[in-house]
Amino acid sequence: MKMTFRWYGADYDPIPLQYIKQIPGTSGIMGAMDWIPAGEVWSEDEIAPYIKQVNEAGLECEVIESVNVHEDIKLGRPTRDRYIENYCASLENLAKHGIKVVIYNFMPVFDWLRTELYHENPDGSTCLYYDDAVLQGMTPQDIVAKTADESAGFMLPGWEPERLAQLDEFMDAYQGMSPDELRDNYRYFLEGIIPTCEKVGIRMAVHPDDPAWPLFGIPRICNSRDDLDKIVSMVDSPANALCVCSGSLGSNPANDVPAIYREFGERGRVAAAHVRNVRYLGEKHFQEAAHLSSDGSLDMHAIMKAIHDYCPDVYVRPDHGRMIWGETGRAGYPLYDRALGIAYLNGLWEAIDKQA
Ligand code: CS2
Ligand code: MN
Repeated sequence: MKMTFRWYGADYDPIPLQYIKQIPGTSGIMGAMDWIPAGEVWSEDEIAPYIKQVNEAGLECEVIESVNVHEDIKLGRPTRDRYIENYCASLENLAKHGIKVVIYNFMPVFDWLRTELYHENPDGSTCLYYDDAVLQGMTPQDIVAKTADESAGFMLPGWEPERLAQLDEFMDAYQGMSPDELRDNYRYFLEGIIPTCEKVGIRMAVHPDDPAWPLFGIPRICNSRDDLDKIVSMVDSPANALCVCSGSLGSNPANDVPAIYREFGERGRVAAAHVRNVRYLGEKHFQEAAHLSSDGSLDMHAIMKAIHDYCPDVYVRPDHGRMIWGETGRAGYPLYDRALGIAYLNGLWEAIDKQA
């Protein structure tokens, strides 16, 4: 298991690489270059200096998050072939610089979505928060405006300006699309990129829907055990793998998260894991909790034991954190609470490993 930390690049992340290096038991980062618009080729001119900077800080960068899939691929438009070609070129460039896993998602339009970015807790910390009852009273344009207003100027995954500029057009284009139609477009994408992945030695790791259900009446196809089974069956290759995110799948209590790690770990299809806790507050109503099991609703020991026993060679990261100790920054991506999360997850791992 390699413990990692998401980093947005020197120009976009207030957290210096040196601070990440100072977190005990952290091997490297899961990189992100959210300034590259979906559909464009990730050039070596962008990739090389980024990796060099990370390595000079004494950290590895073997995983990249969010080589975002252009909406035309998800919509199955004729332009998808050009964007798939570009995606393959990006994979070839990333592999030249040591990338082994690419985490991505196939969520229409939005990446993760919350109704509050800095929800105040009684102890004075803040967290990401979701209440479907609030969302029901909002349009997509409302939630985009609210998120932009609350985001303290930080760009959030999936909320890139060029994607949101086409929000109305995309929302219209998805109306009436069935989950199986979206799956057909997904299969076409995977069939287009997996041969390149096998050639260059990259594993794709699809990230689940967050939250784990459709939004605004447009389909989502990656939010249950059965969805994941359909996805890994689309193209039978170890390169067609998963990023099992405990907090995303865990937002729906019907998902048995440890069982999902066990099943797909045993099948050799877990390449990465985001391990965080959530606290259920009711039907489609949750907040993000500290990583400690007792602070939320998930059994973090069972999750880490499932990873240890069934997919021990994955890249792990603590995913999100609360804002504590007065920290300000990109909602969901603080230094302190993600560092506390790493310390806790590494502690669980050591105990599980020594008891094995
Ligand atoms: C991640 C997602 O940081 C996060 O919240 O779970 O943004 C994930 O990186 C993307 O969905 C992958 O493309
Ligand atoms: Mn995640």
